This record gives sequence, structure tokens and C-alpha cells, in this order.
Amino acid sequence: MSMNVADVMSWGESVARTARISAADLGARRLGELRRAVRDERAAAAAEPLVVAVMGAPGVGKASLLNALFGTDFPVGGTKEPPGRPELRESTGNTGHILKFWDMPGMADSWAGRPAMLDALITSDVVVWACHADARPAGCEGARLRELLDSAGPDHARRVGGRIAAVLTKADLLSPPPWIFDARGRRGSFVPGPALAARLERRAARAEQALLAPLGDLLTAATYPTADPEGRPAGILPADDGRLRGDRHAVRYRGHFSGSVHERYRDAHPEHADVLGRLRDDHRVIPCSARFRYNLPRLLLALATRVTPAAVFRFQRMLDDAAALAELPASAVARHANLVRWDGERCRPAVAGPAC
Ligand SMILES: Nc1nc2c(ncn2[C@@H]2O[C@H](COP(=O)(O)OP(=O)(O)OP(=O)(O)O)[C@@H](O)[C@H]2O)c(=O)[nH]1
Ligand SMILES: [Mg+2]
Repeated sequence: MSMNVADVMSWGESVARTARISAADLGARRLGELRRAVRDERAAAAAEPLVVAVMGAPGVGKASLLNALFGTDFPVGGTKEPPGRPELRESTGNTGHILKFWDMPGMADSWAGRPAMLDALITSDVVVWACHADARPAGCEGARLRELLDSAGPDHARRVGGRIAAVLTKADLLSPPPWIFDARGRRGSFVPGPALAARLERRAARAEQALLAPLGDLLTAATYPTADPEGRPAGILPADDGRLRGDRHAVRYRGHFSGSVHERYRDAHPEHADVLGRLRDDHRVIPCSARFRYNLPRLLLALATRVTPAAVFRFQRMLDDAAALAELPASAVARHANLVRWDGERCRPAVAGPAC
């Protein structure tokens, strides 16, 4: 999994600043000190628990999503009464690292817990905003979060805005058309067919409009620059409007990189279509399913680009085998009715049986 190089670099620089070491008079001894300071700081940061806030309506699948992503053991289902305020939970993931989970209500829920929500958002390394794939997000939700973040002042508001990844949960419930289980021997993964993928995309666009669009300038889209054939960053995008900036490590857009903003830039700079496409992807709402383990690697990547710089190493510590994240044993899907089985090795529909 590629990590956020730009953030690691700027974090290293900030460590150097904190240690009051000027780059100009770095002798061999001071360089050694700097290296040690960075190493110690990195080790201390990596040992801390990762703190993830998940916002969403009761029963939307917050705990299940974290369990599927990190192998944690947060209790699922059976909440008697939604507390309406954030609760901090803790569990060990499958790499042995600790995950702290700010279990948060959704923005359509009661206002009682709002000050506590703001504190939790500010102190989290990354924020997941979960919305049920089969429910229409309330139009007020994004505006309410905007209002809450604005009350924290521009710095906090922007920092939190840059850490939010919005997801649609329980995408498996969006059927018909059926899901496809792409079986590769004893394991396999779920993929939507073209009609279902288009339906998911429409739902995601609607959620993006309700949840992310109102956050406007509080959002940041970021990606890596594309390399030329020699591996050098190929051309930095012009920042003619002050919103788009690029250097050797990263390209960033301040604001909501919506479909229309994307089109405008792409028409003006077709030579940067791939970078602009990645910036657009950064602000798409991600349809997921904990049950089908659908799109979990994509969500993990989205979290990796949003995690606070100091948390990059503890995020890394939570990662197990990201490549295997989307896979399920073929035997575990036998009970699902809303799917078509596909033999991915023979490239033909699979015959139902215990192994597929
Ligand atoms: N079909 C389907 N059901 C899911 C999925 N994820 C969770 N569920 C079910 O949804 C219910 C609620 O899941 P939780 O993970 O406890 O949801 P939550 O948001 O933490 O719930 P509260 O803590 O009660 O607000 C449980 O019965 C889960 O089994 C999913 O991806 N697909
Ligand atoms: Mg829960």
C-alpha cells in the first residue's frame, strides 16, 4: 500500500522545526541528532493507538465497517438506545495494534451531543462519515456539520474537513440487479454488474451532494503527481486560481473537487487528465459493504490519504494484508441469494456447489 509521502515529508520538517535545527547549519553531528529525533518521534507516534471517528445514524454499520477493515472486535447490532453523543471504544486489530473508535451519532440526530462531537472530530486521526446506501441522506446533514465545524474556527474546521471520507454502507442491500461473486478457487470477491455499479454511482453522487458539497472550502483533495517516463514528477499544475497547488510530492485542491470543477480543469488542462481524475476520486463517496467486503481496499486508500501526518505510522501499524481485504471464502457466500456466481479462473458462470 502506498503511503502519503508528502505528509511524511512535511511531518519530518515539522519535527526538525520543533527541534529548532536549521537546515543551513546541519553538520554531521546535528544531522545525526535530527535523524535520531525523527526516528524517536516516529517510533513514539507509531506506538500510539490510531483514533478513528465514525459518524452515522444508528445501525448504519459503523462498528461492522471498522471490524471488516481492521479486524477489530467492536460489538455489532443490539444497541438498545442510541446515546446521541460520542462514545470512545477500544479494540485490538488483527495486527495487534490498538484502534480507538469514536462512535458518533449522525448529523440528522439530536443536537445534545454536538460540543462533544466537535471535540472528538478534532482529536481524531481520520473521520468516516457513514450513510446507508439504501436511504436518502437528509439534505440538512452537510450544512449541520459545516455549522458545527465553523464554530471551532477556520484552522480546526479545515483540518477536520480534510480528514473526512464519506461512505455508503450496506451496498450489498442494493439489489436487484444481483451482485456477482467472482470465485477464484476457494476464495473470491464481490463485484457489482454494470447496471448495479451505475446505481451505486448515482447513490454516491446524491450522498456527495448532501454530505460533502456543503463543506465547500473546508475540504481538500490531494493526490500524488504523475511521473514522466524517467520517474520525475511530470509538470506541476498551474495554480491560476490559488486553489490548485502542486510540488514534487503532492497536488492539492482546496475546496470541493466536484464533477463540474473537475470538468472545468480537465477541459483547460487535458494533459493532466490523470492527476485531475485522481483529485476527483478523492471526493467521491465510496459505496462499501462490510458483509461483502466490497470496496474495502478503496476505503483504506482513502483513509491513508486523509490520516493526519503524525498518524501515518500508526495507520501503517493497523494494516494487515490489504490485498486480501476484499476476499471472502467461497463457502461463506453460499447462503446469499442476491448474487450470480462467476468462475473467474475459467471465465464462465460457476456451477453452484460447496466450493463456490
Ligand atoms: N446487509 C448488511 N448488513 C450489515 C452490514 N454491516 C452491518 N450490518 C448489520 O447492520 C446491523 C448494525 O450493524 P452495526 O455495525 O452494529 O452498526 P452501528 O452503526 O455500529 O450500530 P449502532 O451502534 O447501533 O448505531 C447489524 O445487524 C449488522 O449485522 C453490511 O455491510 N451489510
Ligand atoms: Mg455500533
